[in-house]
Amino acid sequence: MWRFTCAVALLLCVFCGRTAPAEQKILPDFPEYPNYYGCAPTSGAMILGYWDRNGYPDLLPGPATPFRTEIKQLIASSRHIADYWVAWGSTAEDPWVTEGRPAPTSADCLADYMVTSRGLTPDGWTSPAQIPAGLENFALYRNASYEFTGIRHFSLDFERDFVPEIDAGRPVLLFVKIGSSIDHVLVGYGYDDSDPDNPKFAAMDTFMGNPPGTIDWWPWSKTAGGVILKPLSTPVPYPEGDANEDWCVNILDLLVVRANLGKTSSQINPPSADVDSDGTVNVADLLAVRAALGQGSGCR
Ligand SMILES: [Ca+2]
Ligand SMILES: [Ca+2]
Ligand SMILES: [Ca+2]
Repeated sequence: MWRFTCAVALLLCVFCGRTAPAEQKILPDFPEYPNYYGCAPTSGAMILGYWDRNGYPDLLPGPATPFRTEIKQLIASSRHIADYWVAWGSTAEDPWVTEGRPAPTSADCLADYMVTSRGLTPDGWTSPAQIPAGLENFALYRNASYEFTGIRHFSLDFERDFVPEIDAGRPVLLFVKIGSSIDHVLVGYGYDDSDPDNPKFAAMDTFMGNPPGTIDWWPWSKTAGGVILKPLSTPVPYPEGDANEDWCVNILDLLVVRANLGKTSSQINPPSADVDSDGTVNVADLLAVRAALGQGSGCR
């Protein structure tokens, strides 16, 4: 009997040991933007801002943060607002119609590419069906070699679909239900599956704003599908002299090299401060950065 009990206890222990360990993962350096004329284009811009920092530096002009005029214009341009916007939630005729102007033909922002606020779509709203192609085509608009694929999923399984995307370094645009139907779009950029009965995702919610250093955890049960976006084209390599690897050679790179002067091999932090890769940071690295100042598509 004693043996039997022990064997059962051992089995239980082995079973316990096999339950999933507490796990949490967050994609670092994820840009956060407040809602600007629509949660879908703003959330799309945050995802593209992330990719702008991770191999596709032409997606946004210059760095992905801070949130500023150039980025606002790429979410919803002044032209887009003048053509389609009346007021939040308004289904009134678009201003280009009431003002007797010709139908807009150009697209210059995410809200254009996602067909946000247009026609019968309430201002600030976006049809989920328009989002995948909107993201893909906006990326091509910014750089014709940036190929992304976006696929809309009517439901996403936390462990099967979402966790692997985050593990692969890819944020996911999520549809959520605050009321009874899909009424909001935000970005999932991390997960917490430490409680298998209540898995959670880290949300960048354009309406809430996360106080600095905090993470907005949402229960996965709030989600109702989303868009998985993957880059297909090869990431752009860092330009010569880009000591801090942000696709732009500027004063920051000179500072990184200066802070590492005299260091060798494993002391060099980040390793990219050794611009000419000879194992030492010295004046040759400073000169290499100086010669390349202004280079890199991340500068523009
Ligand atoms: Ca409108
Ligand atoms: Ca740099
Ligand atoms: Ca060197």
